[in-house]
Amino acid sequence: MRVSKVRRKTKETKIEVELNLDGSGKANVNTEIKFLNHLLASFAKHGCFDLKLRARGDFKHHIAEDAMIALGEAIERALGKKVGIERMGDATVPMDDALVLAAVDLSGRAFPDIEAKFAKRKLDDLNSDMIEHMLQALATNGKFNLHVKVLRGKNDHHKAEAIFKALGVALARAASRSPRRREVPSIKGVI
Ligand SMILES: [Mn+2]
Repeated sequence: MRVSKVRRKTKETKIEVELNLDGSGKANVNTEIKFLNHLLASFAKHGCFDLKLRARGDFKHHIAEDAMIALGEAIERALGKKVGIERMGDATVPMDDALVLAAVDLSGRAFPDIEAKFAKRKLDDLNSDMIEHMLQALATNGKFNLHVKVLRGKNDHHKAEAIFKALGVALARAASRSPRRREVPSIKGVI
């Protein structure tokens, strides 16, 4: 089992993450932001990860940002040396009116490219401009390429939820192990 634990404590926030990449989709996500709990539970369910995440802090902006920093670190640690993984993974996920593409390369290089616009300023109790910021923090701290593109959609809740479903599926595909790959999937020999 590829597991990790990350604790992050600053003057602004306190975050605890436990991640199992080879889990069964069990999520226990407890932040002070209900919509963030919903998004991360969806991510874990559709990526088939076990995720325990607790986050407390001063402002919602800091809580959401630091939760994603810690989750990115947890992904990077749980992947270990990346022997035998597929490395690349993508998913195009519909949710009613919304259609979202997510593509991941677990390359060891941080490169987020996020295209997600929302009609409203708020996604329930989370500011909609946080979605792009959170995904940037995740890919940067997880050291992977992450392209996210909202292709279609009218409903902001659906668009945001489809982003996190697509992220879970794409990441699970990239992290999955192939019986035919016995080495690190790079002609350099390291990632
Ligand atoms: Mn929902």
